[in-house]
Amino acid sequence: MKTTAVNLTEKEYALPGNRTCPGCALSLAYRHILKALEGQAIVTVPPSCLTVLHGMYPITSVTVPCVNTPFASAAASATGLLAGLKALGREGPTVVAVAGDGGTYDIGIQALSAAAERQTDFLYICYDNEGYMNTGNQRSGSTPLGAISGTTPVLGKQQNPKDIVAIMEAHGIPYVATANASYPLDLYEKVKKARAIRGTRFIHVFSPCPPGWSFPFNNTISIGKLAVEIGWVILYEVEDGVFRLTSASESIAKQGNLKPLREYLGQQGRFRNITEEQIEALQRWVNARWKRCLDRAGN
Ligand SMILES: Cc1ncc(C[n+]2csc(CCOP(=O)(O)OP(=O)(O)O)c2C)c(N)n1
Ligand code: SF4
Repeated sequence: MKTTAVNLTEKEYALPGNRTCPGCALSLAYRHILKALEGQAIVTVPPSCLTVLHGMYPITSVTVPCVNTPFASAAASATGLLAGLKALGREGPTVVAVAGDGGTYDIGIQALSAAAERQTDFLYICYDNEGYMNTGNQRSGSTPLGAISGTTPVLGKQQNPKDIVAIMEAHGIPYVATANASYPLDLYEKVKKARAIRGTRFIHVFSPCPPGWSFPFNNTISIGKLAVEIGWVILYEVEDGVFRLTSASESIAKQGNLKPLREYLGQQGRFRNITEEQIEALQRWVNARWKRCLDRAGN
């Protein structure tokens, strides 16, 4: 049965009253991730806004066991947790590493790549707020071209983000998917599916950040939706090599047109200094990725 807002479990594993900012997409996404895991998970988390959400020992806002691991080690720590469970003869909880884009695209990529190459039986979720937000917004390997950050303060970032999902797919793992906090049911279904698959599974979750991107906190959901409508975020999954567009991206592919990028950029203060040249470069980048996905989906 398809999950809808009506039949989605009311049980909460990420409780209200955590310390994330108002309008934080991560807290919405994480709530649905834990619902899909039915709380049957051991989570390992490197330093990030998610550590803030979890809270400081002995107080926490989540009901699942969690390991706080050093920044580069989320996937290595997951490997250790699996070995520990095996030694104890315990099966059941899904081992899940959840890290930001800094902890995934940049500092954690070595451990992640090694774990995927070993086909370690765990789920890795990268929530992507396109910067090192917990420490005040430094640029990461995911920050978009032209975005102002603490380390690209005037001209904005000069490079495009790397395609972490393609990098993970190239490891030949059984499941990769993209998701978006503004489409929580699509995210929920993907986590549920990934939970049942054995081997390394990777899900990328687009997570708008009001203070880091400079937009009003009540616009989080609409910014996330707009990101899909312009093709900045493409919702898809690749299961055993089979590519499938999902949710709003599947509908847009059928209708055949993306909105122009400009509307999205204009709603975020981080793009206040972007140049015409950069907008054109970004639009070309978006168009090329969208075309690749349409080709793969057979549209
Ligand atoms: C080795 C190391 N370097 C730097 C830090 C400081 N630090 C803590 S959280 C953080 C930012 C994490 O960014 P990201 O992974 O993108 O997650 P987000 O904060 O955006 O949720 C940094 C740099 C650290 N804890 N350890
Ligand atoms: S800085 Fe951004 S990602 Fe971090 S808690 Fe605040 S809104 Fe969420």
